[in-house]
Amino acid sequence: MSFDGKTIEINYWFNGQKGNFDDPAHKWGLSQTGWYPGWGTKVVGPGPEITNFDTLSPNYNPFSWEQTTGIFSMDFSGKGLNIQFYDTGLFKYHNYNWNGPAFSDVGINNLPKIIGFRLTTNMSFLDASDIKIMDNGNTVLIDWFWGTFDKTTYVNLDFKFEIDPPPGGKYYPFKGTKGNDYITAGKGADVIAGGKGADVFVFHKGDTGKTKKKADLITDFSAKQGDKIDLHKWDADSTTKGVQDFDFIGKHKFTKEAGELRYQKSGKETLLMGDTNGDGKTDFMIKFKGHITFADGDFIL
Ligand SMILES: [Ca+2]
Ligand SMILES: [Ca+2]
Ligand SMILES: [Ca+2]
Ligand SMILES: [Ca+2]
Repeated sequence: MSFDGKTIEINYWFNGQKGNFDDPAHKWGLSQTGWYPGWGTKVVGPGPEITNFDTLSPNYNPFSWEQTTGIFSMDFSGKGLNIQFYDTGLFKYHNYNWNGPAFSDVGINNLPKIIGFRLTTNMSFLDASDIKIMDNGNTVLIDWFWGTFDKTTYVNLDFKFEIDPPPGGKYYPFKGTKGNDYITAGKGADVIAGGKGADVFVFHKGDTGKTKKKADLITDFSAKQGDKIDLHKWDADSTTKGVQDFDFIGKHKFTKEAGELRYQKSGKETLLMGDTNGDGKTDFMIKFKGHITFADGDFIL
């Protein structure tokens, strides 16, 4: 999915210490009319779009959001959205739940629904749980509360849209970078590769099916690299109120206890399976290329 020619709305929830927002050179080409500072619309295209943006003047802090001296650029080059920061900033928390930029579709579904994403960042305190897809897939929030910025900070988001073409019946494959990626591919039978680095593959309820045909496939899981399967948001026991953790039982068979997670080899693949209602049957499955021997440490449960 490319952003090319699409209109999205950008809300960067932070104020700054230098620069002047009213300076046309620093407006990102965004119209401010009718919006509070920080909102605007932008028709995005390939290549670097927004660079050297000086944030708000020191005294202009109407909403008491984040403060930073950060200057950043945004690059909508093709399918990814890259946010690069420069400068070290004063970073202040003002008691808001969300502290970071938000990206919204503008108008009536110019962008298809976002149902998954890949996050690559070297920012401390930012992981997949800090990315929220809101408004039925039309808004993405990033919470980098407690994070710190410097010249090398990067946050890269690559979205999966509902209509991503399924080559070979699959959604557009998620490929991680050589760094540490958080990948949540959302619904549909996905093919996911983390690439090098310690990658976290995050699954929410319903993200992968219960048959081999409908299950997500991870093609390069590597415990050696520190890759992990994150199921902690998936309720392991549908028979008990609240969200319970899975119990990894290795290659043992299900014992009709809700929340059991087991694996087995199947052909050239390894299947990871969970029983969430305690009937001893598989309720969801994740496939892995090759034969993998899983251990407790491979999971975030
Ligand atoms: Ca999926
Ligand atoms: Ca990676
Ligand atoms: Ca990896
Ligand atoms: Ca439950």
